[in-house]
Amino acid sequence: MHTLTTEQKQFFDENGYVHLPGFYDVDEMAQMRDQFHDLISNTDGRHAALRYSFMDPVEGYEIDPYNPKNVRGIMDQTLANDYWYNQFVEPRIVGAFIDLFGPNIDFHNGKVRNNPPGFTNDQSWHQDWPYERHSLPELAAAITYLEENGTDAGATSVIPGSHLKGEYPTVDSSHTLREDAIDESEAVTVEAQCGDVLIIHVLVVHTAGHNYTSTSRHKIINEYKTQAAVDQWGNKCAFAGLPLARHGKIVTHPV
Ligand SMILES: O=C(O)CCC(=O)C(=O)O
Repeated sequence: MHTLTTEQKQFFDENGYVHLPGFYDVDEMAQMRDQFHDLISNTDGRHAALRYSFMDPVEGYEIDPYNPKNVRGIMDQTLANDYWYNQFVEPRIVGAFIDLFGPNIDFHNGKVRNNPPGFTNDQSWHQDWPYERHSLPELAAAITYLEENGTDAGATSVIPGSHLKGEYPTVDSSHTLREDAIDESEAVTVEAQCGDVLIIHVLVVHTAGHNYTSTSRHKIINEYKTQAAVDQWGNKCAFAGLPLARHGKIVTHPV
């Protein structure tokens, strides 16, 4: 094993997710939070491919000065600078994907998902699979949490074992899962701390939470796949398909 224990690998295989507490240490998170603050505060003059989205302020909630523009999301933060390049080629993360999916790993895409104060999640329960079909469901997302998350404080929830049940029925042609297909009593809310990573399988049913606190929550979501999983949706995201590991060896290193 490169990064994970055999218990963590077994947990992922059975449940479709694995929570890795304290994946990044205090110093790494201080640096990541500084870099992230710059990324969401200084939004002008960036590489034009970075797609920012902003949330309107919500009545009854102040803007958190850490996220002064209420940035809701960014696509392709991986292009922002060397720090954010290094953040997705991080060898410990790639090692975790080798442990979970085997020796040949590619990058898929990177994004930021923020939950500013007053954020309500309207995406509901879903699988990532319909958004990112491949020849094989050998993909997963690594979510890095920049703050403590909890119920109604941005926490991600998952339905353990749902990745083993194939594609769930959706409402009409949307990606929203039919309510009668979900048993919410089985849901687990992942109470992550700053520096934790959650890896979720592309077929695991999950949802983001709301944020009814006065401080913003911030997550970096990088996705990885096997070399054998061939894109079927036309992935044009930055670094899509970049080889990160071959034959169990990491091939793309931080700059
Ligand atoms: O923000 C989260 O906690 C989960 C994000 C999510 O569900 C997604 O990007 O598909």
